Amino acid sequence: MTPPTSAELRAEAERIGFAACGVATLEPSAHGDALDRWLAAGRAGTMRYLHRQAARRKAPASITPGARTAVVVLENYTAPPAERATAGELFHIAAYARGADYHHVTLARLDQLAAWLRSRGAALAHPWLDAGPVPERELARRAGLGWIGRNTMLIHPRVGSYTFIGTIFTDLDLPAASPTAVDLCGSCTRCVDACPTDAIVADRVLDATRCLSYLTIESRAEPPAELVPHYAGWAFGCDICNDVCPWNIKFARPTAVAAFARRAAPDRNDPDTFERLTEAEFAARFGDTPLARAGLAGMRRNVRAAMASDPDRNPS
Ligand code: B12
Ligand code: SF4
Ligand code: SF4
Repeated sequence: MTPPTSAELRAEAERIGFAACGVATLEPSAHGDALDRWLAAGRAGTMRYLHRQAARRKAPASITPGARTAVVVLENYTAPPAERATAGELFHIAAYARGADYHHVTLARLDQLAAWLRSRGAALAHPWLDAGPVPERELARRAGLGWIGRNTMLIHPRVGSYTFIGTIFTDLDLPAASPTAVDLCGSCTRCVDACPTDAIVADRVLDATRCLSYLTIESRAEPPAELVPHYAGWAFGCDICNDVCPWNIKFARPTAVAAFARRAAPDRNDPDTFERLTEAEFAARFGDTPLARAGLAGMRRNVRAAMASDPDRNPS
């Protein structure tokens, strides 16, 4: 059986609903030293798994034994205007977390593409999404799906950066794309200037321990007192460095994935919305959403910090 052509692969990914698709080679990362420096500087905070995964992250061929290439897809989760964080609400939830958890939704769609690859001759088609030692942004760049922006996001020139990156490691020797060589950030520094906690500490270097996304999702500690005034109203994740990016303003279009649509709850104008819930009620309402990662105690902590900050600083 002949492996699919690039055009056939893109057509199948598009049929499933992905915003873009390409193929990456698996040679060692040219940015391995940058990862080592980042980890050594303590930028990962308590995300110890990033230390444990570093060796495999730097050598993608070691991630799934037998794989020869990685199919990389972008899943668009852009919120329609009515579902975006607004200046009128008391606290904000990141756009990616307003509906069902992408780990379930997008993985199910990756499974469909993996099954198709098997039907086209693959003996190996292993999907990875977020949780795993995969350098997803680097592979997406290699697959020709965009460049690494100053905010460290992978930005597709026609889709923007409100995207999830999924990969399928396969034994098929698929034709790989040429990476997008052009850095389209130019002289822009909007994301750096807009970050409320000054988390973008050098060119394309993010100090996770200052990033609201880390502080409200990954960290189990109390919010650092010196950063609380700078939470800018964010109670789960943060979209600021994506919201201000001209490539999103010009090109991002609302997602067609119904599962990502915003749910009626939580009421982002009710500061007690999580205080009133029991653990069982929280699990019933948010168990299948990204908010489950912070948990009920985490969401109470986050809303308190968001309310103690100055929400008027963002969105503008
Ligand atoms: C840890 C992590 C975080 C941490 C740290 C983020 C960071 N920038 O490092 C925290 C919790 C802060 C975070 C936040 C968010 N995250 Co996150 N996160 C990850 C995770 C699990 C690992 C990233 C990692 O290894 N970071 C360490 C740094 C050093 O590595 P890196 O970001 O991959 O950068 C490398 C490449 O850029 C490469 N590189 C390639 N080309 C070039 C070119 C140049 C010039 C340079 C210097 C480097 C470079 O070198 C770097 C070092 O190895 C990935 C999933 C995955 N498996 O990769 C998701 C992931 C990066 N996150 C994602 C998302 C959506 C978010 C948020 C938008 C969520 C939100 N709304 O709150 C924010 C965005 C914040 C931001 N500006 O990055 C998406 C990003 C999709 C995209 N289009 O880029 C990913 C890919 C998950 C997914 N499967 O979709 N995240
Ligand atoms: S997600 Fe928010 S806090 Fe983190 S780097 Fe971007 S703007 Fe800064
Ligand atoms: S806001 Fe400007 S500098 Fe930041 S990622 Fe977008 S284009 Fe690049």
